[in-house]
Amino acid sequence: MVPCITSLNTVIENPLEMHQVMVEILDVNDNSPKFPEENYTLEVLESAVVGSRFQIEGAHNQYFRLETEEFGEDGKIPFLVLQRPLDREHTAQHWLLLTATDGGKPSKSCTINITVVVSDVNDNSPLDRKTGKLTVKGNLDYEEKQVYELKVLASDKGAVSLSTHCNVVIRVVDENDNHPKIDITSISSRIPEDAPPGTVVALIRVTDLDSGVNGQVACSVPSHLPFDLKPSPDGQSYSIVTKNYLDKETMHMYNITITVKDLGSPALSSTKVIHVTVTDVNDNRPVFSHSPYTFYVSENNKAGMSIISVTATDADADENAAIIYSLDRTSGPSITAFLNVNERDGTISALKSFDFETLKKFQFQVVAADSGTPPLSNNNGLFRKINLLPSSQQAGRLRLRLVLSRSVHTQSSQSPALSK
Ligand SMILES: [Ca+2]
Ligand SMILES: [Ca+2]
Ligand SMILES: [Ca+2]
Ligand SMILES: [Ca+2]
Repeated sequence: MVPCITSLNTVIENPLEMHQVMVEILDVNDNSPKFPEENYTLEVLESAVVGSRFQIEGAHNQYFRLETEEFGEDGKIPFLVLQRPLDREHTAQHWLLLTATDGGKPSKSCTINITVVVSDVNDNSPLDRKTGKLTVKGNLDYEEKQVYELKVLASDKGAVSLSTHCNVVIRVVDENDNHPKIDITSISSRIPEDAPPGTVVALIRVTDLDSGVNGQVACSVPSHLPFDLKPSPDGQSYSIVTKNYLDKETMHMYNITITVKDLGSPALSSTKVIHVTVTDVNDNRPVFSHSPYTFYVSENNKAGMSIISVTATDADADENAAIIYSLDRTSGPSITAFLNVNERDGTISALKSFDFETLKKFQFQVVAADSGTPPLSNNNGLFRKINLLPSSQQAGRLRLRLVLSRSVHTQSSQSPALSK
């Protein structure tokens, strides 16, 4: 006996993984034999010769005897064999009860009522009764049934009719009439940009109802996209995996067109598009717009008024790009005690009025940090140097020179050397 083995694909999520599971099903006698229908009507010509056999979808009276025959993949097929001539005028119908019993322990059985209708003519046959030519009566479909087996009876019109019969086996040839089909088994439509190469984005299953090359399929995704197809061991499923690291700042969304094509001639194909959104990770530090900044500020500025404004940008999104400005009061000179920065817009104001005769230049640092978790900052990166210089002795005015320089360091790095 051939073991009954079925294979399943199990999907584990987070991370998305597929595993093949083989299950062997052991048989118990839990099915009664079944006739396709509860009642079966057989039309028989009243001229039917003795010995005529009638295949029934699964009986014994004075007119009929039961025989069974092994018949291809349908297994054991019951036949009614006519034992004596029928006479429609005498009995137009015969009722029979057929019982089928299996060989299980305990055995199970079922019954079917068979009505034999004795008719005058049979005008429903695809067989030309004179020439013996068989014609196709309906649509054939290889996917439904590949082989038809018929019994054709030939009888002469002698006073004592003699007859013979033959088996006709008709094999249907497959045509490529089914498009391959793509089913999305599972999908992670949102992939973080730091997902490592090989991360599974989707699991798909491809099927084609045809046979041979007409049912063999090749699956592909556009090669310019950072995604690859990885076939499963059974060759019918694929994982769509990332080929490289993704970068949300370069491309935040992908439409992946999956194409599956059979090897028939002409080939048939199908496509399906899946959408993948790349989600943001805080992988960009704030960057100052200028480096260095040089500002000239007049002395005798009004205390509390803004003197300069700095701007930093962050390529990430939302909180990962929300910048908070602050003054680095740990590494700079004490001048920061007289400065204040608006944490949202980077506007720096002086809390006192400068005097050129007392102070000609000074320097300090601004920190721009995003609001990601954890936050990234351009911590010691912005380095400002302010020089107070006289712009014109005659006018008695002074100008303040402010120099900002920029470099990227990690949050924990030490302050770079301040330029003096
Ligand atoms: Ca086909
Ligand atoms: Ca096909
Ligand atoms: Ca950021
Ligand atoms: Ca990012």
